[in-house]
Order: sequence, then C-alpha cells, then structure tokens
Amino acid sequence: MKIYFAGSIGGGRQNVEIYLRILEKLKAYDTVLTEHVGAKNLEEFEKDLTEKEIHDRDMVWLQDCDVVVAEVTQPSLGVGYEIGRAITLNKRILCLFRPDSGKHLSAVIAGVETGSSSFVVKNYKEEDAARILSEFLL
Ligand code: 6K6
Repeated sequence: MKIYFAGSIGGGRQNVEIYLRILEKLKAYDTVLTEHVGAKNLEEFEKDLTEKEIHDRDMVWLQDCDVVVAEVTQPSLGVGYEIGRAITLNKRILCLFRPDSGKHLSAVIAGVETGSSSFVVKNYKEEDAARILSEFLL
C-alpha cells in the first residue's frame, strides 16, 4: 500500500511535530510517498527543485498512491488542492482535523459526500490517531 500524506507547508508549519508522529504511525503500515511533509528542514530538502518540479512530482505520487491521509487542521491551499485532485482520481481519503486547535475546517472539505466510505473526515485528538488510522487503513 502506498500512502500519500498531506499536511500544511506554505500554509504554516506549526503542526509539524504532529505530522511527524502521524508519519511514524503510517510508516508502520507501508510505504509513505511524502515523508518530507514532516521534515523540519524542508527548504534544504527541496532546494534544487523548481515549483513546477515539486508540483509535477507530487501529482505523480498522488496518482500512484492507494490512499491519501491529510492532516487538515492547519488550513493550506496545497492540501485542499491535493484533496480535490485525489477525489477526482477516486482515491480513498482520510482527513484528520483537531477541533482542540480552535480552527474551523472548511465547509467544502467537511461537507464532501461521496456516498461511500472512500472519503472520511475525522475530528480527532492525538491520542485517538492510532485507532483512527487502523480503522481506515486495515
Ligand atoms: C520549498 C521550499 C520550502 O518549501 C518548499 C515547498 N516544497 C514542497 N515540497 C513538496 N510538497 C510540497 C511542497 N510545498 C507544498 N507541497 C505539497 O502541498 C505537499 O504535498 C503538502 O501536502 C501540500 C502543502 O501545501 P501548502 O500550500 O501548505 O504549501
């Protein structure tokens, strides 16, 4: 199983430690294509890539993945874009949102209804993340 993890980068990196802990859990299931989303030194990581190269590479990975797990607490244009593209690609998608953050999840994400279990939005606390991931991935 190939997992595409999405989390805010340009939208703000305040949740990067949470992304890292989710990534650790995801790696126990199988291959994570986008581990760099949890990298604290992302600028160094990607410094030789143009924006077009980053976009095109990410879209190849999105097409290639089996499931998308998106941490959507910190609003991010890129994560919203990836979710929209993933819906069009008929990917299974899990969106994780922490109400404790005091943020509001966009209605166009919270309100997606695909009529199947392939698009799931979960309000969560970090201590529930492992259970929610196992329910979605197993
Ligand atoms: C270059 C230098 C510093 O940061 C960068 C950007 N590098 C990126 N590398 C890989 N994926 C990216 C990058 N920027 C955005 N993305 C993708 O969009 C990731 O897959 C994230 O899930 C999502 C984040 O979008 P923004 O709008 O928060 O950046």
